[in-house]
Amino acid sequence: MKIVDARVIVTCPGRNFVTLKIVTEDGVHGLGDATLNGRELAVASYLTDHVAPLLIGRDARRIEDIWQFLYKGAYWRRGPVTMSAIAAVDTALWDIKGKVANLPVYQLLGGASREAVRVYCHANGTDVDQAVKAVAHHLDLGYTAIRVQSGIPGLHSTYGVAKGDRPYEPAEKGGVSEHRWSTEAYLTFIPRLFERIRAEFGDEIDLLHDVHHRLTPIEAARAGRSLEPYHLFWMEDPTPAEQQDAFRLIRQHTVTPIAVGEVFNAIFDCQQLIQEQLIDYVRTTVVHAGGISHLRKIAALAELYQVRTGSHGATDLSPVCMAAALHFDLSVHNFGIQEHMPHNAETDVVFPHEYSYRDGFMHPGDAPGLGVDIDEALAAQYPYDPAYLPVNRKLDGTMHSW
Ligand code: GCO
Ligand code: MG
Repeated sequence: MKIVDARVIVTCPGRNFVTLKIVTEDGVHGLGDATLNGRELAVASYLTDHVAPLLIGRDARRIEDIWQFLYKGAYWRRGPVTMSAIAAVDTALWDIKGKVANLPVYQLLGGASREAVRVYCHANGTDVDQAVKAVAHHLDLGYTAIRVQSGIPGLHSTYGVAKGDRPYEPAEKGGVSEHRWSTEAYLTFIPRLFERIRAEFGDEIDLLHDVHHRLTPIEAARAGRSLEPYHLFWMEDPTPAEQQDAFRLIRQHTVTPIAVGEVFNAIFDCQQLIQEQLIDYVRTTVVHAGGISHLRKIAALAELYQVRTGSHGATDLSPVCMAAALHFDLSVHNFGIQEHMPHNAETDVVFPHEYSYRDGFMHPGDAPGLGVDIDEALAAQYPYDPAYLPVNRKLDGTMHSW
């Protein structure tokens, strides 16, 4: 089953997406997401200029061999650009394998380990009152696990909170915007936010929060301890994770569960975090961590140490990634939860899909393969439109993690 075509489709139905389409000699095609938010064309070029020519003539059935060929064969290993490109190939080949077998991909991964995939949503507010309204709204939509982010008094803009009425979208058009950050303002405010949310909604719902890599380990320990009365489902990315042993310090001081990994791209990024049980949830996802094949290896390692999965699912991961993530989530034993940040209506039309949401759960559907496609004619009507993630500076102007 030779590969006869591999091409990249870049489209911007409200935000940019990079999609790899692989076609076999039998006319079967598979899709893979290759979107790297704010750096999209680097992956598009990696695929078009360097990977696609190597795929032509290869046997599409040999997913693991092609993965190893691209990983070991490049000599230069890992990194978000390389691993997103490999992920796209891997995802597209699983899609093809499912279509040829006439089975949904989750059946090829061992079958369903659960009836459906529990998801968490985002409730964002410019202040605490707005956050309360957003939580109420999402409870009405059936979610039972809700990430809460709020504007911080004294700070002009905050991660996760939209300006105006439009849904929150991390990448912004028209250049790089600069946010200002105060750790002290944040650390003082954050327990008050969750005190209010618990007072309004009680103890039953699961609450999550994303720190977005902004604290030092000891500050993260303080945040985690101050949030203990509100028993979060998780505190996400409390500190940058390049230094995995930094999480030991956080663990010594707090029992608030920790989720990390949306920026990781290989098992080595979380090896120590998992083996020392320094985290509770690993947030690696299909597109940025080497595809379904590599994500399964991460999950298998995590399973040994009672670490569960909690894959990233922001809008900058395309519906192709969402579909692949749901097949993975449904099948893997140590699944924890899946992030769900719905795409806009234009995106849903460009990428017709079988997956669905109901009452706090999602399901990938039972179509052969991933159950997602791309309307190429429609995609062509939305040309690439550069957008950047913001940067963050402390109040005195020093660059800080965003
Ligand atoms: C999340 C993430 C996102 C990222 C975005 C960057 O938890 O969903 O932190 O909001 O900031 O995916 O491209
Ligand atoms: Mg995050």
